[in-house]
Amino acid sequence: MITYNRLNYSDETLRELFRAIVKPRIIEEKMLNLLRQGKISKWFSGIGQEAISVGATMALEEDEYIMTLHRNLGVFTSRKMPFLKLFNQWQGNENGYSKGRERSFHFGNNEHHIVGMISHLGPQLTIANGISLAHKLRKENKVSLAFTGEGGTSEGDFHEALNVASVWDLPVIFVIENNGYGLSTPVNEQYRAESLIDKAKGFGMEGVQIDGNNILAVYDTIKGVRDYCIREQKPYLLECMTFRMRGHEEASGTKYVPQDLISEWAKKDPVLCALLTYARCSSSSLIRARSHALTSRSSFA
Ligand SMILES: Cc1ncc(C[n+]2csc(CCOP(=O)(O)OP(=O)(O)O)c2C)c(N)n1
Ligand SMILES: [Mg+2]
Repeated sequence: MITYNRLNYSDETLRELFRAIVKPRIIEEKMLNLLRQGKISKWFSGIGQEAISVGATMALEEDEYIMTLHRNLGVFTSRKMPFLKLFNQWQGNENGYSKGRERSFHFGNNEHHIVGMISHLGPQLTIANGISLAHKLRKENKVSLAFTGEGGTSEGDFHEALNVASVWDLPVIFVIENNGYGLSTPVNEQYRAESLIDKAKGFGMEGVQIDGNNILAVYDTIKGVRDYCIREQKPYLLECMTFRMRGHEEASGTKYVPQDLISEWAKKDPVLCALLTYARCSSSSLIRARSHALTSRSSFA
């Protein structure tokens, strides 16, 4: 279980966070069914990692840019991208965001201030630098936020981006989603540092490691980090500890992942823990939360 500290957040804020974290899970459950039925051909799952995408997005202003990767469905839903267009995207239809050129998470949208990846791991981090440099030069009080997996931290771009952000005093939030695996490579074969947050010191920036499955911890930390980056005009590194509950992508499976690790992390499911704590969950309240998440008007805007 996860222990939540609601701090001084209002009931309304908690409700908003709660609805936002349920949405990507419902979509994923649907997509996994469609995949089994052969109606979609590829899916990168963020199940178990929703608190990071959702908490981070909700903590920023709507016009602050986010650089997404392949497991950040919660960013797209929390920025209230219209479901119809999103589903068209994943079907590879011409009405999707990438106009039928591909059918996955390699897309963004300026209107929603999301810069999508083009599959390569690393460049998102330096793009965030560019956006934050523009904010700095225009004296706008804004941050940009870039995601990376722990695997992506072994890319040269990670080091270049963090170094430049530090030297140029750029207000960027770098978020590592440490989910234990990069494809089939576990973290103990990926790096020798005790924790990735130790690298912040090497770049001369502040950083903190947090529980990435606790939506309130993610939300509250990123709100504070955002204030810091704007006030001090400096970057910040966040390591969110989480777990990849499914395969790298759905076709690859999880045979190489020890079952007890999956079972252990299942107890810290970010959506179920939030439901059990805040919905005082019975199955009927779960159903109500789900139907609200799917039918709230803004989702279909
Ligand atoms: C430069 C580059 N190298 C390799 C890949 C292939 N690739 C895509 S995702 C991935 C694993 C990434 O692991 P991690 O950064 O931990 O993110 P996760 O998939 O765990 O979310 C790899 C190797 C790529 N897209 N880009
Ligand atoms: Mg990983």
